[in-house]
Amino acid sequence: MSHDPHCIFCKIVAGQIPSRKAYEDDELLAFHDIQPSAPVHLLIVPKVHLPSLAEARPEHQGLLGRMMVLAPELMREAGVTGGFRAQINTGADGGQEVMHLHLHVMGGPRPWRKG
Ligand code: DGP
Repeated sequence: MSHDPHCIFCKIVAGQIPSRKAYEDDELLAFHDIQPSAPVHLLIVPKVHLPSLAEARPEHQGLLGRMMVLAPELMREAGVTGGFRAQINTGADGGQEVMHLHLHVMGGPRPWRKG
């Protein structure tokens, strides 16, 4: 399924739910997390509905690579210079709440909120 009408991030990708966008191209969208754990907390998502990293297959290598390379670019753009954390929660035991693959990218001066 490339678009899940019940998925909140698919709705953000489709513009049905507003978000504070940081980046967009044909394949990827980045927007600010609604419950930030750090001064800068972005979510990078593929536009296609991939539920989690557990469903990633060899054909997704390019997409996943682009997500990873975008992370430092967006942190630089946001003025984050002291390092950042990139995290993909995967599945229930991995703490994933929204079942649409997303890369958390968190940076900015510490201390950060616990989360
Ligand atoms: P995870 O636990 O890894 O599935 O993280 C999901 C994140 O998504 C969580 O940090 C909060 C964020 N989030 C959930 N709903 C929305 C939304 O409607 N808009 C935005 N911007 N972020 C959301």
